[in-house]
Order: sequence, then C-alpha cells, then structure tokens
Amino acid sequence: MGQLIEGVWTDERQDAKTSGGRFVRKDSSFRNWVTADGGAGPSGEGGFKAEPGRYHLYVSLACPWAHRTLIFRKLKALEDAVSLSVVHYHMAENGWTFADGPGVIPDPNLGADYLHQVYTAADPTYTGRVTVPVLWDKERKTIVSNESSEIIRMLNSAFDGVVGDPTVDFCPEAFRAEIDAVNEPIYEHINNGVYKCGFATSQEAYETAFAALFAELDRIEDRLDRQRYLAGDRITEADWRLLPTLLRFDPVYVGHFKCNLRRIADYPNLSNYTRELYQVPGVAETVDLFHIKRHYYGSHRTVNPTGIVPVGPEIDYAAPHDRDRFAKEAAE
Ligand SMILES: N[C@@H](CCC(=O)N[C@@H](CS)C(=O)NCC(=O)O)C(=O)O
Repeated sequence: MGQLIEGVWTDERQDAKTSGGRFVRKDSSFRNWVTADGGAGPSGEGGFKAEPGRYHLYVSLACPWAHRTLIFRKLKALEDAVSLSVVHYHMAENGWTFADGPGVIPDPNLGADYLHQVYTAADPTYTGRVTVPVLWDKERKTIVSNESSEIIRMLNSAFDGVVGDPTVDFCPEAFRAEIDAVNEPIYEHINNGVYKCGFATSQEAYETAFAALFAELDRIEDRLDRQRYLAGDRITEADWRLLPTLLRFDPVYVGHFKCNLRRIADYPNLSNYTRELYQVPGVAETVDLFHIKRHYYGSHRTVNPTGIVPVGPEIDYAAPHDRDRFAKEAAE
C-alpha cells in the first residue's frame, strides 16, 4: 500500500508498523460538507451547495466504508443526482486504479488512471493515504470529503429540498443521540476492529483487538435479541454503518483477518438481522462479493502472500429471516 507525499505517489508506507504492532487508522483529510444552502457544515469550509449533477462519488465495491455511501446513494434515490466511479478491486503498487475489469466504472471527470490523481487534482501537494470513498465537486474541481461517516450524513439530508427521496431519513433528530452512542463502540471494535485484528503485527495487539471485537459482537447480539434494529424499532444510519462489516465477516474477516472465534452465522440474531437488511429493496445491488473477496485476499500480500482467494464459504444472504417477530410481538 502506497501513499502520496507532497503530491508524489510513493509505493512505500509504514503502515501497521506502529507502536506495539497495533494498526492505527489515520483520520481523513478532506472534511468539507455539501449543505442545502452552500453554507459551511460542522467542519471545513462552505461553498458546496446541494445541486443535482454537481457531485461525483468514487468508491470501491470491496471497501466497507465506501459501501455505506453506496447504500445511502441508493436508498435516498440519489443515483441520478450523484454520479459514480468504481475502482478495480486489486489495490497494489499504484493504490486504487481504474484499470479495466469487471464492475469498474472509469473516471469521467479527469480521465484518471489512478485514484491518487484525483487527490492531486484537488491538492497538488497532498500528503497522506489515498482512500475511498471520495466525494468530488465537478464545479469547483476538488474533493469535498473523503470521510464516509460524514458523506452519509450529507447524502441523508443535504439534497432533500432539491432531489432524491426526502421522506427517507436515517438520522432523525430524536434518534441522533442514540445513533451516535451505538456508532462509537461499533466503529472502534467492529468496523475498525476487524482491521485491527487483520493488520496487527504483534500477537498481543491482535489478541487485544480480537477480544474487544467479540465482546462487542456479543453485546450487539444481545441487543438485537431485545430490539429489531440498533437504535430501536426503525432502521437508522447505525444499521447501515454496521451492515457492510457484517456482510464481509464470514467471507473475509474470519479467514483473512483471523477473526475466527465465531462466525456471524453462529449468532442467531446478527445473522437474521444481516439478512433482513440485505433484503431491503436496493441494498443487494450494492453488494459485490466478487470484488470483496478478490480485493482483500488478493491485495494484502503481507497478510496473504500467495494472493489465493478461498472459494467458500457458501452464504445465502437472500434466505428468509425471522426479524418480523418484533412486528408480530408488537401487534399482539
Ligand atoms: N475513515 C475513512 C476510511 C476509508 C478507508 O480506509 N478506505 C480504505 C479501503 S477499505 C482505503 O481506501 N485504503 C487505501 C489505503 O489506505 O491506501 C472513511 O471512513 O471514509
């Protein structure tokens, strides 16, 4: 995995060689917000007004952080308003690329061969990781944001007065505090926790992350025994932030990242919940297990030197689920 240094791509990175072999994820760099009136958002500068056709999303179908943004774009009916590029699943010496391959959607804005060219177009002296997702402003020819948690908040509401489906709200004011409260430990121990397991370079760091990951999964399993969704009786942002990790867990994280105490399939509530969310109309179209498996197993050669992609496991996310038991209980 490489990075940009002063706008120049370099193939080297001191990635997991952090204190005690722990993997530490660096904060995202572009933190501006698209807003309804173009005013500044919670961070960054203003000048990014919500307008149909103005913004473009660069994603990888493999990446769980990018996956959240695809789900919001789909469920908020913003596909025509926010255009899309998809990088190749294989991330190697050039980072993410637009090389020809199944499912790749090239860059219509800059004709870039590599995603790092999009970053240097926004900031010619950029230093840092070149990550997906990226929200690009075609008008100002710059990156609005490369932070998925903030991009989904923008997609959830900024375009409501102009385009998309304003009746869909995954972050209602009344749920906000609860959503933030559940998001925090899930991010720390599950979304990012699987990476802390997989990219640890010391036994101790791996075992610490592993214990925290399964403690949090157990806690969520218990919560989902009492309520249908993470923040209560309706689907919220918290659910869409967790789903991409759950979908990748059994096919990838159990083996590749050594998260193997239990599979999601071994958790009755989590597995039924995963299937219910997967079956929400539109969501399955955002899931690409081919990109997911090829990317992780093929790109992380420090973790899997041969690049061999396992054939299994057999998983049917479209199989029936039992989550409507909560609706039945409420009706009784
Ligand atoms: N905090 C970022 C993290 C994004 C991220 O780490 N994306 C990964 C793919 S899953 C990436 O692009 N990695 C490339 C690299 O680190 O060089 C977000 O949530 O948007």
